[in-house]
Amino acid sequence: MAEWWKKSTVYQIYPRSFMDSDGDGIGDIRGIIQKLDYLHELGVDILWLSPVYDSPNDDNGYDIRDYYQIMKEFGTMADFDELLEGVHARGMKLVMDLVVNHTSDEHEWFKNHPDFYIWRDEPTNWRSFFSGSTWEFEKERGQYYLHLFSKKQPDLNWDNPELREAVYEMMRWWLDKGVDGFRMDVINMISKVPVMHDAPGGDGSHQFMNGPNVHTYLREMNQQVLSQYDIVTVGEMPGTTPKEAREYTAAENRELNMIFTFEHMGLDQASGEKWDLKPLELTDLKENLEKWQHGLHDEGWNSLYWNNHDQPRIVSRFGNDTDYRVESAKMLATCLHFMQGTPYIYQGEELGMTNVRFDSIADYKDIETVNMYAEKSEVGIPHAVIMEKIHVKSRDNARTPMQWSAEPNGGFTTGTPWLKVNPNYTEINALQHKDPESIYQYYKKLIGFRKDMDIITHGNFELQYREDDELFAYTRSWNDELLTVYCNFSDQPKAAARPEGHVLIGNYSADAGEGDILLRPYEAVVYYK
Ligand code: ISL
Repeated sequence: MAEWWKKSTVYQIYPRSFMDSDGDGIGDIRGIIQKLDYLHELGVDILWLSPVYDSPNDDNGYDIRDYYQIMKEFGTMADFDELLEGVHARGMKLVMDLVVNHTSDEHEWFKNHPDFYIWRDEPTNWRSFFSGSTWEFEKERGQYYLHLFSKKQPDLNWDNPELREAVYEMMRWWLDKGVDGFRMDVINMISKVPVMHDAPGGDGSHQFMNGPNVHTYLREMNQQVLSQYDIVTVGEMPGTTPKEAREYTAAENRELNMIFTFEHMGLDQASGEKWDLKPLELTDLKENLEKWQHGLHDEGWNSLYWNNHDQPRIVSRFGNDTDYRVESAKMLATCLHFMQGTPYIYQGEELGMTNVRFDSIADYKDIETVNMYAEKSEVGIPHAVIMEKIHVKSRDNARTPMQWSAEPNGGFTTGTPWLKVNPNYTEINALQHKDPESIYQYYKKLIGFRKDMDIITHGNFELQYREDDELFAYTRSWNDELLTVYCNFSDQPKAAARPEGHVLIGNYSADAGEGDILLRPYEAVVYYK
């Protein structure tokens, strides 16, 4: 089947925070419908919706109670059908989030099909992603069930063929409705080792990430469901190496089209814990992205991302969100969008939205953040120290509502937003998107280049200036074409050899002349020959 997704750009919508049409403070499907022209104009090809299914929202929809219903706060199935139609009418595609490593404990399966879940008489020492143990005691049954995430997210037992069939049936139901693919939540965690045991530091990941049957199950899913439709699939896969990624994404293996890797998102942490902060070394980032560019070239396919609903805002993280916000947002976009793979833009990234700093833990809603705060304050870590971690890394940085305008609450809602709007909405908002110098318009150009230029899809990647800890430079080459990408990750001027060809795009006006070029703070420039 045609690999249309190799020239596509995906836009991720976190519905709860995108646009509220009815004033209840929660984004909804009709809100997305209102903004379809805004998305279409950006030029994105695929919209990915974070979960919109019925859920008690312990983890904002990643705890699904009913896969066949739309979450009440988000609207109705009729709204969803209208959205799908509106997306297709504009020539775009719609990808659903598929959360099948676990369900909500309020899913009827948990009561009526306990054998769809994982039970043990004794817990292991594993620690949940959201703090505490991964095991919860269920009194009636007298056993513990596994939950890698919150205790309201029991893990499904993929070794049970009936469960797998129930999942496939549900997937067919959505695909028959006309959706264009799935983003699969932690799909590399569905196969656990048959005998689970304690792990050093409570990190049981070797016993559930990329587990013994994961490829068997994905091939079965592909054969029974995915291969029957012209769709796109992306698997979210923490803890995965390029070698494993090749297995998941090589076309001949018939599993998934691409995966989300995590290594580049862990370079600013000092240990296995995401809250253990450490500044990014640019050389680490360069080396890592190079490894992935080479590792999947011709043998698989990459996703390219800086942001999603779990990550802090990239302009605050690897850029400069004070003096060079616009420049560094465009620079980061340039750095990513000339690589090989399918790029993902997370809502607000195209506006250069930033991290937020609320003083009170009461203003944070994310279960990961709230549980971490409780756990750390219990052992005596001071408020200010924990809040600093939250300001840098909390998932709520990504989840503050979209900033549409300078109206109250950024035009997101006429009510009280479920999570406070970043107070900088008066300066940073989508009203700017028509301005030819805006970050939005810059992204629009990048998306367009990918559609038109085969070199971006196929070219070889070569890192330049390997040792430089401020300049991220690389070339792409394809037949006799050459792209040279220079990105200055610092607020200092940076000299570099003038590349061949002419300037294709840059975030400053072109530096014409001879000899070396001098990159200005956070300058990005791309030459094409
Ligand atoms: O967000 C993380 C660290 O801050 C990750 O550990 C994250 O939990 C992991 O990447 C899995 O994420 C996915 O599954 C979770 C859900 O909370 C995330 O929002 C989702 O993207 C459980 O469904």
